[in-house]
Amino acid sequence: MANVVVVGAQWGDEGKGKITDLLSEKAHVVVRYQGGVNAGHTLVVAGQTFKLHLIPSGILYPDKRCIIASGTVIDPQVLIGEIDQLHQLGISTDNLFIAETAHVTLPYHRVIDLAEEERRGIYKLGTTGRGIGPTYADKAERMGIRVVDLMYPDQLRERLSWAIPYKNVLLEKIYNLPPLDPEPIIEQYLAYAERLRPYVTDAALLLTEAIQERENILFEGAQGTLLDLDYGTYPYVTSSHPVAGGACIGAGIGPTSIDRVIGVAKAYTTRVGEGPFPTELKDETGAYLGATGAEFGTTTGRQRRCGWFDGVIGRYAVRVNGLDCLAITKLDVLDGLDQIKVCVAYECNGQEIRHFPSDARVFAQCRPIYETLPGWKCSTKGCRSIEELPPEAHDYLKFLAQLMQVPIAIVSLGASRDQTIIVE
Ligand code: 2SA
Ligand code: MG
Repeated sequence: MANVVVVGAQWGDEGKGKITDLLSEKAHVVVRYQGGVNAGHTLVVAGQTFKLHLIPSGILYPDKRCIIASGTVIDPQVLIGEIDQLHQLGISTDNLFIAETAHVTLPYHRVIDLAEEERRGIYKLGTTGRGIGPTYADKAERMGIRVVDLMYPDQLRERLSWAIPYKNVLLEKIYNLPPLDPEPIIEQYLAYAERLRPYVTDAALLLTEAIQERENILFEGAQGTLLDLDYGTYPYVTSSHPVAGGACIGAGIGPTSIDRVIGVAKAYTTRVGEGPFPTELKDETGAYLGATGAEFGTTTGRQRRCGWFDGVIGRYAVRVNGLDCLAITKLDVLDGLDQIKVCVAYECNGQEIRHFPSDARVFAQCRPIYETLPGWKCSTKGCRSIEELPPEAHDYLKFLAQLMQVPIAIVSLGASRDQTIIVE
């Protein structure tokens, strides 16, 4: 399998968790390279359902190393909660490694994330409220606290004794909020540091050594292409780089170490949070997709907006990620529909647009141009090969592959591992 990057080809929640879970079977190392506790996947172990936001699901396999790399932002409280949860289930975390150079989310980041959303009013972004943007902002401002800073108690105390009063000025003057008391935060983070110490390492070096040993590395993207800070629908984006290139910066490896990039897309489209969404359906078909697909956020439980598959966005994801192939998930959600529409281009001010417009103002005005395909009106959940699919479903997939000019390598028809077709 070599070194593979798995990325979301839409606005996140494409079902990357299931695809990375399938692929991690062959991986020796699984790497999270961006994002933080704004991501989430649900896992079922021994009949127990639980959620992971930071630790890759590869941790469930005893022989795989899991790396939370430098490009991520780490909320220690959530991470320690995940470690404890795994231990309670009898799962070892001895193979977990945390990059020294990853940045740490502090309580003021969460407070500012929520306060800033409120301040923006109708221009709010619809963030997950987990402090992601403010943590990355401090990183770019060169005033962030990194995991390695937690490892030196005296210095951590000194840094926080400076940072918290600074943030308190913002809280009081801009957001009209009460200041945070530094001492309890310092004590709390000193305690977190000791819990995390055994896992902290030079993760980029570890990864390079694994690459030199020719181990299989799986880079697990969080969120999706259209939420990328540079290439997404700015400003309605997250503050990291979910695109495939983000794996290099986030994990500390060169592009020559990546062999393959797989994009994951739903057979329709969803988006959570604010921002333009040309194929959104605010009618009963949208409600049907949401109900049938159980479209609620893993992290915040927010209802996801639903719409038809957008081929313009699909082609764009192929382009900016250099996708080799696609995994199409949740095809079974379309089982009950008479007709299925696919957006093949946009219409904007009387002009037909075939490429994703990088100008957000243009994108906001785009209207979808659809082609309508017949539905198959029967269950695909039990299909285990492309040949077993009803002809209309097979044609739908062929249409998507043709539209995006990449092969479809995996088709998912339900949450469980066996509800998957690997296209030969
Ligand atoms: P943030 O919190 O600063 O990253 O939010 C900025 C935008 O990015 C979107 N975003 C997401 N969209 C889909 N799925 C995400 N992860 C969770 C999940 C979402 C949840 O796995 O289900 O549980 O609500 C995710 N994370 C960030 C967000 O909606 C904003 O539009
Ligand atoms: Mg998700």
